[in-house]
Amino acid sequence: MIIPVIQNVLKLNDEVAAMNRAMLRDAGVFAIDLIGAPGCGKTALLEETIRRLDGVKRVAVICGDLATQRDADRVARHGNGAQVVQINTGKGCHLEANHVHQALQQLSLENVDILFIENVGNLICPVGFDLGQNVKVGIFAIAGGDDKAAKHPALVNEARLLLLSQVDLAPYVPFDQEQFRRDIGLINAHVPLLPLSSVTGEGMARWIRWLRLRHACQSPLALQVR
Ligand SMILES: Nc1nc2c(ncn2[C@@H]2O[C@H](COP(=O)(O)OP(=O)(O)OP(=O)(O)O)[C@@H](O)[C@H]2O)c(=O)[nH]1
Ligand SMILES: [Mg+2]
Ligand SMILES: [Zn+2]
Repeated sequence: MIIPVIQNVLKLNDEVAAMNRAMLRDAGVFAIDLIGAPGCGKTALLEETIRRLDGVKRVAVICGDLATQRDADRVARHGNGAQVVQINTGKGCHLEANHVHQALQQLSLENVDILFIENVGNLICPVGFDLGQNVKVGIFAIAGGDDKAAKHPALVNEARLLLLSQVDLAPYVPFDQEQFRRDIGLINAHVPLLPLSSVTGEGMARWIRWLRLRHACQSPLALQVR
């Protein structure tokens, strides 16, 4: 008897992700899959980022949550012409490429420079799902504890940038930043770590510079010049 073996259960996801990637590339959009635990400050970071990119880059945000459109409402409050879509996954603990594909139909991509995809708060399975993004960015929080990078090596390995949010809380919460950096260095010596605070604005200028640089490298104009 020949038993069928499904080699790649993620194959369908990867095919849709490839379609997303082509759509984003054709429109010159730089897309970030933002991954972090519940409450680590993903939406707060996006709110502050949109405020700072006003008049500099055209932004769209896809928010993923099991329920509610509260994050999309928070992002939309900032106006600034940012396009926002909320995805509710029901019981799903991560975004998949088809979620993003549906959301992309709601956006006018020709008017977007940078797309932020706020994944469902979860440090584990979002890492394994390609959404068609250019990069995955991991975000850890001071209040989450200094062992979280060591406990989530897959994210540290996949991410092209790691953020440490809520650094304004450092005086109040025990968090060994040296140990945290050492743990990251042992897992992925190449990934930069950027501490920042959405409340005080510390580190935000560097984050905005990184975004502008990455979008500039990505734009069709830059690709033609190369
Ligand atoms: N002090 C301080 N508080 C922050 C910072 N960033 C976020 N917060 C607070 O942390 C809490 C969670 O922030 P959110 O932005 O909702 O976190 P999130 O990662 O989007 O959460 P989920 O979408 O539910 O996974 C809120 O009360 C924020 O006001 C920061 O940089 N400093
Ligand atoms: Mg959020
Ligand atoms: Zn999941």
